[in-house]
Amino acid sequence: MSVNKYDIVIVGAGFAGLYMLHRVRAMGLSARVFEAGGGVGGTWYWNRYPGARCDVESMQYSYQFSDALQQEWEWTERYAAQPEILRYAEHVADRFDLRRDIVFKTRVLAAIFDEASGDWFIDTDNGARTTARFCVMATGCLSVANIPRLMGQDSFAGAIYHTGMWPHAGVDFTGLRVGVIGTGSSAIQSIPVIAQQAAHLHVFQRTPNYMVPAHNRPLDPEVQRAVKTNYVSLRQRAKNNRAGIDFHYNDVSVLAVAPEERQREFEARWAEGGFSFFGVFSDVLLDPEANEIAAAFIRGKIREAVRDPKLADMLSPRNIFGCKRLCVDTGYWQTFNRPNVTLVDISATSIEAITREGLRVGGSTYDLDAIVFATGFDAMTGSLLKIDVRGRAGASLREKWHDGPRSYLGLAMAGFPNLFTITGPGSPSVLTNMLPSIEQHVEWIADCLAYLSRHGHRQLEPDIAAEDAWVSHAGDIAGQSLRGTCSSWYSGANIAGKPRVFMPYIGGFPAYVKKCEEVVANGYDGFVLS
Ligand code: N01
Repeated sequence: MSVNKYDIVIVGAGFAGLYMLHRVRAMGLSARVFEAGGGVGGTWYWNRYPGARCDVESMQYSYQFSDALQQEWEWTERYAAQPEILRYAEHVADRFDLRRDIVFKTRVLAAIFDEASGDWFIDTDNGARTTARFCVMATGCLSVANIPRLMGQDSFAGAIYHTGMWPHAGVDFTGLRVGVIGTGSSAIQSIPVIAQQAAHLHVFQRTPNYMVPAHNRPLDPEVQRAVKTNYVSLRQRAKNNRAGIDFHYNDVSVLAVAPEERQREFEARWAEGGFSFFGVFSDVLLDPEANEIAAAFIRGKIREAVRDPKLADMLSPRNIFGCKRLCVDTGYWQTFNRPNVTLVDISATSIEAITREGLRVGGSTYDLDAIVFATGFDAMTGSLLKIDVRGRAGASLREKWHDGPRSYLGLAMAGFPNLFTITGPGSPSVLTNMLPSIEQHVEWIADCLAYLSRHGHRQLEPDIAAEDAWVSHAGDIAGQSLRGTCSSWYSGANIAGKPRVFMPYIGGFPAYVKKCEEVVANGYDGFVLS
């Protein structure tokens, strides 16, 4: 077996892997990136379903490490669609000449720490072994598709798709009878688009979702110019926001104001669109009564949008608002006014089987030509646990995380020296704008590598006590939020047998960054350096 040696191996060429590569190369380190896909972009390489679009505004869902880059790139819409974001990732790869260190169509199967040499051995599906002193997992939070095992899947005469593994050539649903399973973010974006093509669309809904409008529109060049002129202050305001997105958090309780004022505030956020709705009042994610007021407002919007009151009722969520990830939509509820769209409630009678003709639910068969699984991902841990990661004494990450992920700051794990995770479980990651969270992690890791080199250290790993304390702190604050109270992918509830642990750090981006900075200021407090 041939062996290639580098200073650092990076797994994944999405936004995290690309920037990590750029940073370590600038430090003079040799690096190899392995990427399973045929191109860069990660999530945006795979998720090509109709209507795929980011629900963080494009001027903010973008890198800020290079002012030249953020000044020269022109976004065309308030919320960029998948093809544009993919073009942006490709532009970054070309602009910084990153491709020459990326090996595409190569999946990492194992990462094994060798105590004798202090190196990581990386094995891929192309046979060659690579060794490196450092290994960075830039594997993404939502990259392993969840496809429920349904009886009869192989017997279906039509085509089956998953939103996260969409054919690159696209799919033409014109004239077809289509079934979409799921009503999360991927489903609610694709359903309005598929409905315009399909002869008939059946939506199989297990849990209705809350959504807020995107109010997407072309980006006015004047607005874009103004943002670019003041980019530094916009980015700074975003960094001071819990979600890493620039919007105002109202510090007033919804319970403290009169109904007219409540309505005014809710309507103002609705008119603004997007995630700023979370900032409407201080307690909507903390207090059940406050939460119900926000939920009732959205249910009112559903009744306005959907003509048939019975259908509006079926589409109305009753669970905690914001517990499952909030969706940002464009014409989702209105789509159900179309004569060619049927909502099938599967909350009480789950899908029994896939047959040759379609789906069987509650004894009825729905004849279909195509089935779209919009059923989400084995989030946060899935992509890491797919790789056979072994640390000291051959101990496996799968064993360490048997009862749920454990890490220090979502950046590193005790027993796994010189291994880093970008936006790993235990960091704010998916509760924030991913781009600034990725940049913060990449820069922390790069600074850490520079520190090790400056001080003549070869190894760093979290102290188990520091890791335990972080896990315990993250669990405690998750327990104080209403977000931890429902079945969501945040807590692993969407995957059978997965331990129920609220995985992202809920304490907010500014508090988390402060903690990371304190760790550094105190000589990598909580880490063992050797
Ligand atoms: O997946 P999801 P997603 N039978 O897990 C249902 C990001 N994202 O791909 O709620 C029937 O949210 C499931 O039902 P239930 C974003 O972070 C971002 O849509 O478990 N139904 C649910 O309705 C997002 O949150 C963007 O009862 C089944 C749906 O499938 C995350 O990715 C765009 C089922 C899955 O929803 C994941 O979103 C898209 C079964 N056996 C995604 N199993 C943007 O930035 C699951 N379901 C815009």
